[in-house]
Amino acid sequence: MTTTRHLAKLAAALAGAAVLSASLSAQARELSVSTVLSDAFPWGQAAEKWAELVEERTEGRLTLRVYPNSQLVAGDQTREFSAMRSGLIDAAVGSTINWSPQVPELNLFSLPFFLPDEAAVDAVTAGAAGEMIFEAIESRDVIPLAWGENGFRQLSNSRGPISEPADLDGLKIRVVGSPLFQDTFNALGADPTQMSWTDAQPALTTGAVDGQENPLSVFDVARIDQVGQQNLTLWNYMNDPLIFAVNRQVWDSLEEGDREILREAAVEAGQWEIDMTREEESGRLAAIQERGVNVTELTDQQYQAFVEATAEVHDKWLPRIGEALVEAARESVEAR
Ligand code: X2X
Repeated sequence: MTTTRHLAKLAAALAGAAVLSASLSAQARELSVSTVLSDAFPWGQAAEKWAELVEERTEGRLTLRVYPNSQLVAGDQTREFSAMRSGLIDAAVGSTINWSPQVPELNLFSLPFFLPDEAAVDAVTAGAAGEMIFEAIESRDVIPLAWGENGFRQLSNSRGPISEPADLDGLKIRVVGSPLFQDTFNALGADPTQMSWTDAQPALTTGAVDGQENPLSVFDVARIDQVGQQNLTLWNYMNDPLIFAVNRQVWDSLEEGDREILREAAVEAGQWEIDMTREEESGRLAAIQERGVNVTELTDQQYQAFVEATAEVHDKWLPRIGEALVEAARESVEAR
């Protein structure tokens, strides 16, 4: 082979490689997004909305593929954060409860009766405490982008109405998340047992547990009353925000413009889902009551009895969550 022919061949090969790499970078990149609940629920719809906006705005460069039902972590929702941190999954729209075993700061939202209303939740997530929480997540190699909402969690059971702590005596209650939940239900005299959402439904059906706690949207869509949970107490004992987040390496590998699109789309999808969830609350409660569920609302005095019975949980968890964080949150709540 002459040198000229050799060079010509080399040039052709290089040109081919350039074409190949250009077409590779033009190809859509797909990111996996984990959720616990499917798009039958507002939570899953939040993730789908995010995917829709991102697909549209990146003109197909980025595709978010949503994997619901904790399938990327074999049903164990408390492993979602670790899986995202290690890169096993690229992104998630996840619950503060499920991530709290790895991010103790997230237990802030699970402190019993700490956040009295929606305005309090918004004041905390939009304020200094919200920023501190995002920093805590980022320090663990996950980039938080936006807030959503699973909602205020209400208590249901198959045994009878609950209007005071004594009514919980000995009841087996399914909980998930960090040990804070064990402490709360132990303080109330119940018998808490930790299990995933995947395991909770059969456990409720067979009566292996007497009760559970979840927002009205989850109770309604999953028809929890139809597995024998005929008593529902509205006690707003905690709110469970959702967080849209991406693995740090994935984030770093994206173009600046696409990062901005991902973030803005998450903020929009989150706000859309928060508004929808809240607007639907009263309709859901009415539907649940129409299906024959016995709904208990607490008087101020009854509410206060639950607050007092769980005060010790605050004392124990304050240092673990961080005094400065709890104080910042408290200030935001007071100033709301
Ligand atoms: O498992 C639950 O209770 C659920 C679906 O609400 C969460 O993932 C926190």
